[in-house]
Amino acid sequence: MWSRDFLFGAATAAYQIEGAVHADGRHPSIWDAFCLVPGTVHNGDSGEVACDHYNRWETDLQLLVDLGFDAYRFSVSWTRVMNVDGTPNHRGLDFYKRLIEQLERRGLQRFLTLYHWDLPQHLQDRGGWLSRDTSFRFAEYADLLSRELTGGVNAWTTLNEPYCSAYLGHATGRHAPGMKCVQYAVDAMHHLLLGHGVASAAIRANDKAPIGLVSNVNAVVPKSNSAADAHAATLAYAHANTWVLDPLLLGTYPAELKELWPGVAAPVRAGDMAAIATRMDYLGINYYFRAQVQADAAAGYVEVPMDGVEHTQMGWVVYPAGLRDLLTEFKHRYPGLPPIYITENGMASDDKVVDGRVGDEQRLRYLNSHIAAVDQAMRSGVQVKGYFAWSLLDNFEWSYGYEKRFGVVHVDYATQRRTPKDSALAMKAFLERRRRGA
Ligand code: IFM
Repeated sequence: MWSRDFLFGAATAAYQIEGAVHADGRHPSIWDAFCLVPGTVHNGDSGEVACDHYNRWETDLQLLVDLGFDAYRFSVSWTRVMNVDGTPNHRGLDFYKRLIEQLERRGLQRFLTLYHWDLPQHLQDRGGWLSRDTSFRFAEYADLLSRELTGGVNAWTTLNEPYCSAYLGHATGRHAPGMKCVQYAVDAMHHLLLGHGVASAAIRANDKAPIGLVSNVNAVVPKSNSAADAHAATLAYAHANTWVLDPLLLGTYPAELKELWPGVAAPVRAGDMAAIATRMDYLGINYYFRAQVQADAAAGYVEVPMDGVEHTQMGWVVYPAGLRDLLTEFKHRYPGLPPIYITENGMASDDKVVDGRVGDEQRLRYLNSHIAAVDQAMRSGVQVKGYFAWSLLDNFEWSYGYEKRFGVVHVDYATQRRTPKDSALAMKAFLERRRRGA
């Protein structure tokens, strides 16, 4: 059923796994700073050590090989590879060069994300994503990386989940840099998307590999059949999904945003929307859950809990059909929709190693049912080229710290021992069967 051209991979991100935050000239990012603010991260955790992947990358690469994955999606830490003065940091670059070289040697495709939320703190000190200048600093970083790593990468991702950088970082304060103002979130989103546009042009000048952006998307359901709740769902859908996708694929921000945030507008200048809507070779989709919403006079919509349905350790509702539906909706909404990779999908559970085994049966069901939903979307004509489980390893789950475990491989943080969970072993068996054509 699954052709050998369809890639199955696993994903990670630099700050969530690397640790070694002071090694080889790395300087602080906004997440290093945010974690130091009391009360921001559960249990006072930080990415200081994380999975110590910076020192254990060879073991982790062997895990990818042993589990039979076709591809690995990872991100580069901007503050490891570019000095504060903009010059290259070759010690940091060498880390990624070694990783890429060994992945290639072992036959794994390399999906590289430039920005998975770890903006250099020195750029934050000059305004961060609230400043238009940051878009162009991002393009310089993209230029550096694509010159240094040219030929080694199978797919470039400019940004991972700009929704989270913009909204969680600037409106709710749950993520770095911890701001709480909707106008800031709208400004940050615009500069992130502009950064994507100008960075894409820089990469394209240096390297031939496909370039795309990864967006998280949510399924949305109204709480009742009332017209008010149905309308609330359209607002929530615009907020969660089309705020990012419309500018990229239609060159406009969705009209619903004006109703959601009256008086708030993006700082658009002439030429920006064309730069943002630059050709994407693929779109990365991260999908986790469905949200239920109802109308709210002040906020437009509010999210309300759903009873009687399956949840994960995050409290997220399990709804595989949402992935199928979103993919088919996007195909209809966006005539120029490029091929899609599911760049993240997975769930957190409170996994424990018992007698050397991790019985994560809920994750196994979750992954299987979502892969089946991708298959359904493909059968209805959506072009999907790969699926990446989030995540290869248990890791630093941002403001939730280490309590939430998303890995298909368990990490014992006291010993750094890795134990493939049952879901990883099932995936391995599935990938072996596929290889044999069974
Ligand atoms: O861990 C995160 C990841 O960094 C981005 N996408 C969602 C994951 C789970 O919350």
